[in-house]
Amino acid sequence: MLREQVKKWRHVFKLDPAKPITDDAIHQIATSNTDAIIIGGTDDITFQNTAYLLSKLRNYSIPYYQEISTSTSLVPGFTGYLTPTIFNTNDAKWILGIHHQTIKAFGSFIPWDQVILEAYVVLNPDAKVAKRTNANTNQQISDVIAYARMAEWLQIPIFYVEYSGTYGLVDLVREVSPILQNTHFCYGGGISNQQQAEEMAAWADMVVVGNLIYDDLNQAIQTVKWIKSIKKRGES
Ligand code: 1GP
Repeated sequence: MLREQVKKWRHVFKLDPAKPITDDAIHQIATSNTDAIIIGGTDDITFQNTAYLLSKLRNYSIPYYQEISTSTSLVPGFTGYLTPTIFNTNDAKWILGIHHQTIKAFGSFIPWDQVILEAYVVLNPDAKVAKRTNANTNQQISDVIAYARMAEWLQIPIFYVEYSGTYGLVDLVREVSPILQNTHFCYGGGISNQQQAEEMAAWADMVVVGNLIYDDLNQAIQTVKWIKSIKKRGES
């Protein structure tokens, strides 16, 4: 089951279909010993640019997942599908609205055993995803802890602390960490060096690296070993 596979993820690369990438870079990412590749982004995501990346990844044994942002960019053929729900927005469209419309359009074709929900808390006010979803990024640590408890109670497979584009608060990630027992705790945002990779890997179950792929590919590849060599605190 996808939920069980996700629990094993420690390091994940996120590729943005709207950003150009060479075949060699894809090769390095796909053979880097990362646990999975997520394909997703906020702006200019189309069926075509998503299908293009999928066609490149098919040559490798690494599992690849589409993070669905719009129903029109949904591409069949991925190992699985991740569907974000934004916890810290008042705009119902981003909580369950788009999901409802997508299920209405594709309901009988959806491979349910290959689809899971991700509970997002978006915390960088300058990130495109924060603007797009009208996220209320002004959250105290206690607010995020309460969101984490909700995700655990609702049995959502992934709780995603999203700082996309900037490095987040380690204190927040440290305090949220023990709340999540069955829900997989994902951190993403601004990982660009060894210290950051190790700090977040100490408290999150899984760390996502995105922008660094496009800014410094060699450094991005290094994050796999940095993150995987750190043991998460509190685990025996
Ligand atoms: C984005 O959380 C991921 O959705 C990774 O963030 O691109 O800042 O690494 P960065």
